[in-house]
Amino acid sequence: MEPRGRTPEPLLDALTRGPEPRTIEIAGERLDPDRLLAAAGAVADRVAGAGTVALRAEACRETVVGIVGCLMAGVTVVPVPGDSGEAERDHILRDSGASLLLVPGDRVQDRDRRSGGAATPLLPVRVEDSASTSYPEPPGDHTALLLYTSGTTGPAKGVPVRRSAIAADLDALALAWEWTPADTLVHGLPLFHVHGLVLGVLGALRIGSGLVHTGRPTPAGYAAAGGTLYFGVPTVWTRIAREAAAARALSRARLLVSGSAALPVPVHRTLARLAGQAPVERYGMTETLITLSVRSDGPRRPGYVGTPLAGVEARLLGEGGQTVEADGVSFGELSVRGPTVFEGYLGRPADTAAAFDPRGWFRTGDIATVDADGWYRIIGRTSTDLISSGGFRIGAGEVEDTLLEHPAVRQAAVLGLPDDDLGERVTAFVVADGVDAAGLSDFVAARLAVHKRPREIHLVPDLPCNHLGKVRKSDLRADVTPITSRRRATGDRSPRRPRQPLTGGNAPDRS
Ligand code: MLC
Ligand code: AMP
Repeated sequence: MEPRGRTPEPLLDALTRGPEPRTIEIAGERLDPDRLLAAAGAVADRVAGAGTVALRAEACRETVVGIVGCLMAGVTVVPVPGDSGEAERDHILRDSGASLLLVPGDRVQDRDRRSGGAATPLLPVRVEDSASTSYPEPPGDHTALLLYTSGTTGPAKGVPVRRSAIAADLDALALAWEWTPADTLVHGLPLFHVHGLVLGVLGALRIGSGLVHTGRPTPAGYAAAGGTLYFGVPTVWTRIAREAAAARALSRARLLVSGSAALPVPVHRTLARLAGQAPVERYGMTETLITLSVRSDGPRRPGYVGTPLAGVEARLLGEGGQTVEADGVSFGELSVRGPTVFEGYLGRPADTAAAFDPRGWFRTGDIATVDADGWYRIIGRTSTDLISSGGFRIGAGEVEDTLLEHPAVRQAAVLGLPDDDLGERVTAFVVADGVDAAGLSDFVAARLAVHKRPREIHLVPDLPCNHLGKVRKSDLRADVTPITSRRRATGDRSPRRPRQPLTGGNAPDRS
């Protein structure tokens, strides 16, 4: 592993060297590697010297062209989720200081023109454009990507990701998974996070494998793609495990990989039976990239995320700061250190200071065990205010703040409740007058992002508070969880309702 700050070889060397003819297909549209280079060159010429630029990151060829163009020119790129609502988009544009917003050339939207309070000029990206200017490889410690991620409170924070961190992580993953140019990677994950973008696009481009992005991560799309290597979040694997024909179609693949949230043990077992192999699990964060993984040539143990990747150090700390015993039972907070770990949140020194210990270990906030073989198992989080839903990390505070912006809302408390499909579903308890649950869910979807909307909303007369006026979320959880379990046990499909008398029902789910 190379030391921090040095990129072992140009980040996208395999793309420019063109190792083998290969397929790149995004949402059903081919993108020949030469076309990608030429179109990205045209973007590079237009963004060169721009500092930081934003890009509306939808699952389309223009996203790949735009990102590669920025990386060629040594410009930091900020992917803005395609479904970002107004408040989230404005925050990302303002906080990042982006000087341009790249958008798919044939799909410029009215809302793009209003982005960032109309202050950010648009730059349409076109797959047909060409240029061949060559740019020097930027230094490894240059920020390639600025990724926005949720904390427990407040709006999302910017995580600067260095070129060398991406290169080190992808090279370590290639080793762990025997990922080579002979592979064709298939996935349908969003292109604005580590999983879908860093691993799922830059990984394929750096390693030189084929890439088929299925548009959406559906069981049918995965089954039809005929790849050798598949990436998915647990919700995707859960849905595939429920469709036996799709799961069986994956038996031709070399390797299935799961990450971004815990893979339920029954899903691991069902896929082992139907697809002839269970997914390897790997663990990571926006701040650290992927740090732990099961190896492709090793055993797969349900519930375990494997051992540290090459160059990464990991340890568990107990509440008193003591190192936790590697006995597979004692647990502590997982801390990591190494070349893939970021150096601090953009413009947030206090958050940065709180995230690292004095010796440079990053505190992940995840609780884990480690056994004598060095295998880690993630068993929870230190804060219940970070919700993991469909593989997205969603801050309860950000959703609560948004609900409170609604004129009819007086109080709001948000938590994640167990969900068979999503892992956790965003659930809101709201004290409000004259608004229904559907209206509140849409309100959040339109301001933050569709995936952050509460899937279940309880309109309640009041919220249980402690003597300091802080909402007792454990009481809210206790009120609804037994009802949820009973519904599962009896197959009851009547509207979900907490024990206390309520005035509202569930948010509709259009998915
Ligand atoms: C629903 N829809 C609405 C709406 N309600 N639209 C507008 N307003 C509303 N109120 C529409 C949506 O637009 C969408 O339409 C459809 O309903 C479903 O939306 P969804 O809720 O997003 O879909 P769902 O099926 O529930 O999503 C499941 C999922 C998704 C698995 C596809 O959660 C997902 O993509 N997860 C991946 C998360 C991920 O990549 N995480 C990586 C983080 S990196 P339409 O038309 O679009 O269908 C990381 C590091 C690491 O964690 O370790 O990897
Ligand atoms: P994000 O920064 O959005 O990528 O979310 C990172 C979080 O996802 C981590 O802190 C974990 O809580 C969770 N996570 C990622 N991979 C796994 C995994 N394999 N098992 C359990 N949790 C995971």
